[in-house]
Amino acid sequence: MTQVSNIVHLDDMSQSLLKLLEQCDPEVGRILSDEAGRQESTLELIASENHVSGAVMHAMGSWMTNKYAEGYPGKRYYGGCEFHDSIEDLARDRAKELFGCGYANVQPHSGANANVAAFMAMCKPGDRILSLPIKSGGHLSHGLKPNFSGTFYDIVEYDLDPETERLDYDAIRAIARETKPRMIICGYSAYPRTIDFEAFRSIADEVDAVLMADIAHIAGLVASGVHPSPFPHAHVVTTTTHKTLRGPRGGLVLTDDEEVAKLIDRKVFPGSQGGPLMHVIAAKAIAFGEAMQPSFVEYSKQVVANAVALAQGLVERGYRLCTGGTENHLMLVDLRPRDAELTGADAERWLESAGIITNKNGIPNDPRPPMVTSGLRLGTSALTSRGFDESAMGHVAELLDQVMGSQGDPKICSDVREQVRGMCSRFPLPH
Ligand code: DSN
Repeated sequence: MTQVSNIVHLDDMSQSLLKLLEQCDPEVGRILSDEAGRQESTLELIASENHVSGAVMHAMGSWMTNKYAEGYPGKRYYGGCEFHDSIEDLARDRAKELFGCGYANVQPHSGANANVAAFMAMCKPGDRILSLPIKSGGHLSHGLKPNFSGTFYDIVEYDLDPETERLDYDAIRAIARETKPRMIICGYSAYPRTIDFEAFRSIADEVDAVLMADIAHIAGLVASGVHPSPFPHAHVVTTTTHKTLRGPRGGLVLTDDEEVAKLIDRKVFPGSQGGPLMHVIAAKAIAFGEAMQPSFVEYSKQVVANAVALAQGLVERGYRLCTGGTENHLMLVDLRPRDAELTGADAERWLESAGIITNKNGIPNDPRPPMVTSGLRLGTSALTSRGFDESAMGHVAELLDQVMGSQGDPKICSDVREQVRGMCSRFPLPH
């Protein structure tokens, strides 16, 4: 177990796991301890990632993983589900309370699976769906051709305003009137501004469409009231549980409509999934409980304050932010004004060598292909979980610029790597 002694902040259960693996499977043990060390010693700026609490993490390695529980509480296809009913009921009740809605299905294995169930519940194959394309910040499960959504449904698109790079509700209304979709999707993977769910509902009502809100990125901000809620506006709400919500990797579907809830339950199981991942559902219950605490509201406010501070630090150093800034946990950085030759792919690679983890991301109307890009998407959820504040984010902006401004000069990257290690030991991972 070569790495354990180098990892300063391992909790007791993680240490026990690595000790166990040292005896029964050292090969896997080494990989897991390497990954623990990587997370401990790097700055995570990927907007869709976070660091969960020890309780959330270890619930996923619990007894709940041993059981099949196809069906729903009180109506299972297997015996022995007494405590699985209890944990799923608890997770559902907490999800409903957290998001202020009447129904929750906590079984989707992922956000994409939650979207499969929502599509199947609200639309027939071939029905028309209006969504934002992935190239403008949408998600692949909202209609990308090779995805189930683009394969089985008739996808029409709205786009961002080319000048402001923001949603243009009048333009979306005009496209909806023209295309008459069965369903309209709002909610995105790379949109740094507040979403007006009420405006979307009024568009949906005008064309007799249903409104689906995929709040995967902003769920934690919604749960804590830092971003407006999609309720009572959306007919169906889908999300992941692992981004700003800081739970286990997984999906969730919410609604306030009893008929929609019945359809969603049928389309999750048996429509698109078999046995639920009960160990993940236990961890979802814990994460929802954590998100109900007043400290989570403070956390979410700090996530946004940190994003604003990071954005400001980058603008001061010559980068352009798509839409001109951020109002949530993420920003889309146009690298070209700082260096016309700089690509997202180069920046991602150089930054990783300096211990700063990011993802290249296309910006609206990006002339470069998706594996190259002119942008980086940065988010502050994970660093805020480590306790970073605005002043620390100012330092992160400086480090980002040192690496990108030097075009990945190995000496500068190595110097920044040391500074990153210093920051990581000042802000250890939460347990
Ligand atoms: N892949 C996720 C993201 O990074 O935003 C969305 O599913």
